[in-house]
Amino acid sequence: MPTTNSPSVKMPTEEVLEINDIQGNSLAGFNKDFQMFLFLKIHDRTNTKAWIHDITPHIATVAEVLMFNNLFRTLRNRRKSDPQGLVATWLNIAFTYEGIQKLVSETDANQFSAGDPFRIGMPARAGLIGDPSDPTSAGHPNQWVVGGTDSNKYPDILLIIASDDPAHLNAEVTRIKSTLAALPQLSDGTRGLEIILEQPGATRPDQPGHEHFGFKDGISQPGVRGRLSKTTNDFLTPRLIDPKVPEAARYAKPGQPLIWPGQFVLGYKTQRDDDPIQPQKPLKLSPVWTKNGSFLVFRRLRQDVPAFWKFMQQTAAKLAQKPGFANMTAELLSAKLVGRWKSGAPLMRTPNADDSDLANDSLANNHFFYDVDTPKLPLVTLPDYPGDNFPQATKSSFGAVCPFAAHIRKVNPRDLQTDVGGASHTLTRLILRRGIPFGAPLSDPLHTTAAELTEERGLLFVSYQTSIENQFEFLSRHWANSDKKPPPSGGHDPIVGQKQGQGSDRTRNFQLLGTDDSTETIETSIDWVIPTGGGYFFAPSIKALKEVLG
Ligand code: N7H
Repeated sequence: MPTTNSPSVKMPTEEVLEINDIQGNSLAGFNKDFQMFLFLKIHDRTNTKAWIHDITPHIATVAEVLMFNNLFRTLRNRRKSDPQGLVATWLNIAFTYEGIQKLVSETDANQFSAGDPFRIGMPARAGLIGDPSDPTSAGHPNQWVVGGTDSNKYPDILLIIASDDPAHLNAEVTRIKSTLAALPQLSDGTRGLEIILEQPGATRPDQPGHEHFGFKDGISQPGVRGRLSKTTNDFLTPRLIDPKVPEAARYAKPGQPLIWPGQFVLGYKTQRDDDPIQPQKPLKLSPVWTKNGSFLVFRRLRQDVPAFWKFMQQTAAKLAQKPGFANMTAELLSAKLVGRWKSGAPLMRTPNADDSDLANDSLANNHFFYDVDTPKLPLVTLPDYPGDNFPQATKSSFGAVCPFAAHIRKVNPRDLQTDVGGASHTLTRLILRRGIPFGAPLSDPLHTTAAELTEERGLLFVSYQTSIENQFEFLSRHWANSDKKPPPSGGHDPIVGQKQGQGSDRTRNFQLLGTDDSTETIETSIDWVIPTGGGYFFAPSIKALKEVLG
């Protein structure tokens, strides 16, 4: 592998990112506990363009969000607790293809490739990404609360409003509604732009950072390359590995691969599928004003938490009767299906029991490979950090520790060779995840009240990427939904995998390896993650909002 200090390898220069022109939730991440997703429909072009013009100064940029996040982190590190009263409220905007069509010329709109999922839209792609084909099923786009086949529920615009404080969030939502109400009245009495759905999202108050099945989320994110200024080492993603070791050229911190920014924001160099370090040219901009923009995938994924835990209980009890599975519990089984324990600690580093200290160590909790023993990496000097002293991961090539079908192994096989290429290829598939839970948590999923069950809960999944087809859709269709890929075949992704193909049989399977090397195949036709809304959006640059859309 090339090294940073080897004279024969020229380290590529990382581009300066236009952080004042890129919307903040993509590269910086809002990281807020309270969010509101507002879906809007455009009825009048002139009013909507004027409204976009007026709200553009309120759209948060990467520069602003980073500044706040850095201040928050600095204070928290010094005070050893979250700084109280330090609050920011952010707004970002994105458009479906239909929305863009309503705002730009036909020639301009036609420049988005006709075959691209963004232009085709999520409802027409739903079958391909495995959503139920039975039109009466809750997961079919006919039934979705937003973004499905019902044109009245199909949005043109998505606004994401995010705050540290629910009162500030409400105030911003009220302010936005007043800007809509203040638009000039049209002859039919309307204002030309209406909200069709308000979807709140919030961090679980009982378990911050955990999704509704109970697992810590948002741990593993790619480290986006690129600089914030012309200063040599002013990187977007801090580099914490000792520059003297070769891994420093590939990882920002242990377990966080460096990825060229063109994978997430248009206009920048992209990742090569045969080399983890050298970039290739940016994707073609079509239309040109898509520069500094990003494609946003939104999925409203309802989670049937009682069904999930009931299945874990029953299946673990059955497995525990079998030789090789005597130690099986619902906790262990669910961890095997996710690839991490509830705390977020990876199975690969703590195979037999959860370890919250490991989970809370952001320099250790994502540092593991599957196919080789993971080496300890030397870091730059970090005051107060005692070092990663947890046992390092040892290879699990046969899936004894982390099954082949585990969610995190399916959607990011890391160092493993896959059906489409080597580990470098997998880097081209990564996405930036910015989801947040919705709905009230259950206090005990196995003992629920009728009132709790009338409410929905789940994940507002959001990802940013520059190719919906090669990134989000590839992960869903090609790997999560396949019981054979990436090889060796180990079953469907038990969290988000859906049985591929038409028909009513949605039985999924996943394999577990016992301590005696025996294999058990588990089957279920219960969907505990159900798509109930969604959309493919484009989050444009500030410049495009000012000059093209507004
Ligand atoms: Fe997943 N879960 O609670 O089980 N996810 N996910 N996801 N997910 C991850 O590593 C979950 C969904 C990815 O780099 C963790 O940050 C649930 C979709 C990717 O090692 C947990 C839902 C897609 C990763 C969950 C859901 C992905 C990842 C571990 C739906 C895209 C990083 C925390 C309700 C196709 C993998 C962490 C890596 C991690 C869960 C949806 C993708 C706990 C419940 C739709 C790329």
